[in-house]
Amino acid sequence: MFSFFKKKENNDNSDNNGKKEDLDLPSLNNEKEEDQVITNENTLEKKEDLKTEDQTISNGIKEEKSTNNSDEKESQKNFFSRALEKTVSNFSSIIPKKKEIIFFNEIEDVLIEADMEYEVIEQVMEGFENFISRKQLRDRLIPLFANVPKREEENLPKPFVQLIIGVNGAGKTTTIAKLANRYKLKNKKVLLGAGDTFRAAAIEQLSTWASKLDIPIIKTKQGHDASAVAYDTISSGLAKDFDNVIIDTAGRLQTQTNLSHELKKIVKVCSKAQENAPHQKLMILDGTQGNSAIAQAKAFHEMIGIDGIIVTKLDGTAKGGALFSIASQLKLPILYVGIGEKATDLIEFSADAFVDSLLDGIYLKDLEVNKT
Ligand SMILES: Nc1nc2c(ncn2[C@@H]2O[C@H](COP(=O)(O)OP(=O)(O)O)[C@@H](O)[C@H]2O)c(=O)[nH]1
Ligand SMILES: [Mg+2]
Repeated sequence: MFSFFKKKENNDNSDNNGKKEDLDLPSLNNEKEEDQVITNENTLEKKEDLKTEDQTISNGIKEEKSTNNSDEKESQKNFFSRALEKTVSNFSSIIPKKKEIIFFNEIEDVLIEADMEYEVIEQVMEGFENFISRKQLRDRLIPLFANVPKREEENLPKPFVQLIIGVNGAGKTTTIAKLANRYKLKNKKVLLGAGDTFRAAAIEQLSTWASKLDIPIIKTKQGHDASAVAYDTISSGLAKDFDNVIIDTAGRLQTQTNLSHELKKIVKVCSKAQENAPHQKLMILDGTQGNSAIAQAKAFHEMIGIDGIIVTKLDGTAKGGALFSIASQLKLPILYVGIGEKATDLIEFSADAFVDSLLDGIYLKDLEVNKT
């Protein structure tokens, strides 16, 4: 199963002092073989020798507690109004009382307040007369999310490999836990790969989540080759019939060039482990950064290409309007939004629900309009 690494090991030139930066592919040294472990933290199962064919990963998937299910449903119901709570609460200084039609300048101010980029605001407002109805504005806002993908839940490759990228602190590790929890609730077998080997704390943090969610994880020691972790995670996922593999990555290395090199290498190595893997490269953006997250995403997109975006921490920001600019400027779909630190605080993005929640903050609802 690990012949790929064996080959690299044989070819490895030992006089490079262990520096692997210039290699396109990971080389597995002896130290790594000893240290790499697969654990299911709840059973503290540890496999030292990954090269044996009878390697086993303890299956940590159990019946999910029903409370989790109802919790998630509840947060789904209130999600977008919760997510936009701070954003919308700022509108009241501009529009103290909700209305049926709103003055041009007030709409413009609201969109600026929500941190929508000015270029996008101009595009939205173009050609509008003095007063704008809810429907008129809605019809301009929804198309900004034109890249929302159709989800192909059926016929996904097995395992379906997702690589999670983004800067430090954006919420990668937490989002991995949230995604894993979602898949687990759908009775999927999920395996995590602790690919942020740059910081020991990052490995620990993902391990803690794995333990909490009772999901197996593949990890190694800090400083070891992240692409080797990715390879081993996918290989194990294939061998043990997992449905989902989610791989963490470092958000920052010594230099941008190092980071770019490492990410490219991880992507390449994933495809050696399984055809077309990673099947999704997901960029995690910190919602509290508003529009400044766009430049970050562009940089990562140039490095390895991004398939979709997850915006985190929408619960803690008044910059919800930045989602319009993020989606329309990057021309990428927003797949999920994070609204808290719990495993259940993640929901699929819905342009309709998002836009309607925002409009509820300034316009009377259709029902209320009929009453007046
Ligand atoms: N309020 C809130 N906090 C979040 C959310 N997502 C992540 N966090 C917090 O943000 C911090 C950084 O998250 P982490 O997953 O470690 O980021 P990473 O460095 O990209 O892996 C942690 O304290 C998380 O609990 C979210 O949706 N809402
Ligand atoms: Mg992390």
